[in-house]
Amino acid sequence: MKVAVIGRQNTGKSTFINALAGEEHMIVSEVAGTTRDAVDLHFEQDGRSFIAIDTAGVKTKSKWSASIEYYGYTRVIQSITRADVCVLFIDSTEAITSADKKLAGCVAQEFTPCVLVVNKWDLAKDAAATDDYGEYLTKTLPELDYAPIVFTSARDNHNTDAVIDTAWALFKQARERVGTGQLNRALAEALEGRGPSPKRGHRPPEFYYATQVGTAPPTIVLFVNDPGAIKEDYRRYLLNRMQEHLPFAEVPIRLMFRARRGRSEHAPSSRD
Ligand SMILES: Nc1nc2c(ncn2[C@@H]2O[C@H](COP(=O)(O)OP(=O)(O)OP(=O)(O)O)[C@@H](O)[C@H]2O)c(=O)[nH]1
Ligand SMILES: [Mg+2]
Repeated sequence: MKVAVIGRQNTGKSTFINALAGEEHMIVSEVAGTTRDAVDLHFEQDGRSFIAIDTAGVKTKSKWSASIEYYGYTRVIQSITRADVCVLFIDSTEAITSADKKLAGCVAQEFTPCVLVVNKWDLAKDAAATDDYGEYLTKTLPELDYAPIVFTSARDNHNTDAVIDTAWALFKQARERVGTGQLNRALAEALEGRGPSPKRGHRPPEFYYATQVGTAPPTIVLFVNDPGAIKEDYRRYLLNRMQEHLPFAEVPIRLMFRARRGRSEHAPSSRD
C-alpha cells in the first residue's frame, strides 16, 4: 500500500511520518515550506509493509505570485495518482482555507480513497468537540463527505497508528467486489425510492441493470436506454444510495452509464 501524506504547509505531515517511524527521518520545523520534494519511506506495522510519501505542503494563495506551480499542486497531484490511499492533513488550529478545499477537490477527482486527519488536536480539543469539528469538515469539504476522519496529535504520537489502520481499511474496501445480485437489488431499491425525472429533449430514462467492472476505484456500469437523459442530481442520488447499500461506504465509487437496448430486445449475456 502506498500512502500519500498531503496537506497545506506546516500542518504536521513530516512530524506524523517521524512519529510512525519512531525516529527523526524527516525534517520538521515551524517554517512553512520545510519539505521541498516528495520522499518515499518504507514501514512495517503489525507484519504489514507500506510506503508513506511525505509531500511538500501546498501554499495558500498570496497576491504576489500568479503561477499555479508556485503553490505546489502539480507535484502533489503526481503523489496522489501514485498512491493507493491519501491522508489529507488539516491543521485544527486554523480555519479551512481555499488551499484545503482545492486539495480535497484534487483527491476526489482522482478517485483516491482518503483519510481526513485533523492534526494538532492537542491545541484545539478544548475549543471544539470532535462531532462539531466533523460536521464543520463535511460542510466545508463536501466532495470528501465519505472520507473517515481521525483526530491526531502527531507531535505526541497520539492516534497516529489509527490513521494507518484506517488507510488499510480503505485500501481493502476499494478492492471489494459485489455480486450482480446485490448490486441490482441496491439499484432497484434506489429506483423505487426515487425515480429519475425526464430531461428536456430526451426520452424518459430507463435503467436495465448494473455490473461492477473494476476495483480501486470500485467501478460500476449502469446500462440505460440513453446516458444523456440522466440529470446530474439524479446521478448524485444514485451514487449516494450505492455508497449506503454497498460495502463502499467510505471510498469513492466511479459510476458510468452505458447505452443499450431494452431487456426484451437484447437480454444481457454472460459476456457482459
Ligand atoms: N502542538 C502540535 N504541534 C504540532 C503537531 N504536529 C506538528 N506540530 C508542529 O507543527 C510544525 C510543522 O510541522 P511539520 O511536520 O514540519 O509540518 P509539514 O506539514 O511537514 O510542513 P511542510 O513540510 O512545510 O509542508 C512543527 O513546529 C511541529 O512541531 C501536533 O500534533 N501538535
Ligand atoms: Mg514537511
